[in-house]
Amino acid sequence: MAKLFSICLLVLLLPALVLAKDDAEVFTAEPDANGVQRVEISGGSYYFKPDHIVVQAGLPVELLLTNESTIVPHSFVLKAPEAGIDIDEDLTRSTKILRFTPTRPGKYKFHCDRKFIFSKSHKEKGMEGTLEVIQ
Ligand SMILES: [Cu+2]
Repeated sequence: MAKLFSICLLVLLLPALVLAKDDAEVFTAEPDANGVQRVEISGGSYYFKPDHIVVQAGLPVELLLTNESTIVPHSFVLKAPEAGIDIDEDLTRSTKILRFTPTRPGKYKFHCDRKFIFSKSHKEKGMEGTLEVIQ
């Protein structure tokens, strides 16, 4: 009976799991009263949450970065000098705050640049995402 129950549960949960894996999690930042676009990003093994961020060009962005993983080191790298963004930070358990103002619309990739010896890079394991700067 218990076995049947777990099979049913699995059948019910499976589509939800597959769907969750498919969609990128999109977060659209809303400027606050001061025009600051605040975005919380957590990184873990091996993901960024959210992994698709939409911000407006010309307004300051405040990234709050946190490492959700206790033992695995992660980083946040976003190099888009053409848009005024140059970030290469280690993620820590305590939240780090980074500020920049994207100057140009476009889609810019960010990733974790860590790699364990003889293993795939974290980026290859899925630790990447997109910062979409809109007009
Ligand atoms: Cu990583």
